[in-house]
Amino acid sequence: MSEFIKNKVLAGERLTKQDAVSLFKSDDIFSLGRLANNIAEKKNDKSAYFIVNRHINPTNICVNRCKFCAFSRSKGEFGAYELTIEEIIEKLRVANCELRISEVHMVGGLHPDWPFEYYINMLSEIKKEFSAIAIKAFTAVEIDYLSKISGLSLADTMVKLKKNGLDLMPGGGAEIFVEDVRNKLCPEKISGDRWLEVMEAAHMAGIKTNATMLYGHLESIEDRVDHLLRLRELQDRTGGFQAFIPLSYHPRNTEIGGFYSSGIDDLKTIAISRLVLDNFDHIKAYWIMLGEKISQVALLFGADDLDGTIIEEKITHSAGAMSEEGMTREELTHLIRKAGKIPVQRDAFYNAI
Ligand code: V47
Ligand code: SF4
Repeated sequence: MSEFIKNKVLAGERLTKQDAVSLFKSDDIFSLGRLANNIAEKKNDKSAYFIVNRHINPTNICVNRCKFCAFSRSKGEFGAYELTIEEIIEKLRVANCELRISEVHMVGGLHPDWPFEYYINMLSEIKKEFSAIAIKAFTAVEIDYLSKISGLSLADTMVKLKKNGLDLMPGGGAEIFVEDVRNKLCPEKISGDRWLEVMEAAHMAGIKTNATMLYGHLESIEDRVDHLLRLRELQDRTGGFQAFIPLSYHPRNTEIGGFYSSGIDDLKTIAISRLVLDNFDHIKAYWIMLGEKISQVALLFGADDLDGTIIEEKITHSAGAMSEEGMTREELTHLIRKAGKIPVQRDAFYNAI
C-alpha cells in the first residue's frame, strides 16, 4: 500500500475513487488490514457487536427472479412457499421463548398476489405480541413494490409501515449499482438510483437502514468503488445508514453460476469498505456468508459487527452457503474473544444491552 494513501487515512482525509481502486489492486493485505483495524478501533474501540435475532422470510415467491438468486421461486413452482402471519408469529414465539430475541429480520420475495394489508397486518400482529422486539424488515426493493401495490407515495408508504411497527430496514437489494452489470444480474429489479431514492425516503421518514453490496460475480473493481462512493454520498446527506454489509456472492443453483469469493477478496472488501465509508459507524462481517472463521478474522480487518444468532437462513443456504444456519450467543462471544475483541451484545440500534 502506498504511504500516500496510508498517510491520508491517518490524517482523516477522504479517499478518492482512484485511491480505492489502487487499494483493491494492491496485494499488501497485511497493511490494509492493520489500517482498517486502526480506523475501526478509533470508531468503536475494541468492541465487536452481535445481536440475538431471528431471520424470517415470509415467502420465496418473487416476480423478479434475479439471476443470482437461488432462493426465489415462481408461483406454483416446486419449492415455492408462503407463510401465514400465524406461522410467522409461532416462529417468533419459539425463538423468543428460547433466546429472548431483540430483533426480527424479515425479507422476502415480491409476491404477485399478496395485498398491502398482509404486510400491515404482519407488522401490527408482531408488535401486538412482541413489543420489545425491533422489526427490521423489507429491502428497498420490497418498499418500492409495496408503494406500487398500495398506490401510496414512497413517503406515505414509509409513514404507514412505521405507524404499524416497522422500526428499521435491512440493506438488501443494493447488489451493484452500475447499470450494465445490474441489467445482467437482475433485469427486473429497481435501478440503483431508485434503491438510493427509497433509502433516502426511509431516512427522511426517520427510519434507519443498512446498506449492502453484492460482490464476486460479474462486477469489476471500479464497479465496487462506484457503489461505495454512491453510498458515502447519500450518507453525507442523510446520516441514515447504520451499517454497511458486503455480501459475498454464492454461486450454487443460480442462473449465472461462477465461483465463491476467495477469503482474501472477502477480507480486502471488508477493509476497503471500512476505509472508504468514513461516514459509516459500523461494518458488518455477515458470518452466514463469510463463514464463521473468515468473519472472525474480518474483525481484525475493519469489521466491528458479526450480525447475530439468525436461527434460520434460507437465501444464502439456497445458493450453497457452507456456514451453519444459526449460532448461539456463546459461540458468537467465543469467536469475538478469540479475535482479541470485546463482545458487546447490542439491540437493533447498536445500543449495548
Ligand atoms: O438482497 C441473494 C443477497 C440479500 C445471493 O441489513 C445473495 O442487516 C449472495 O440483504 N449470494 C438479502 N447473496 C440479505 C441481506 C442482509 C443479510 C443480512 C443482514 C442484512 C442487514 C441484510 O441477499 C439480497 C441479495 O443481495 N443474495 N442471492 C447469492 N446467491
Ligand atoms: Fe426476488 Fe430478492 Fe431473490 Fe431478486 S434477490 S429474485 S428480488 S427474492
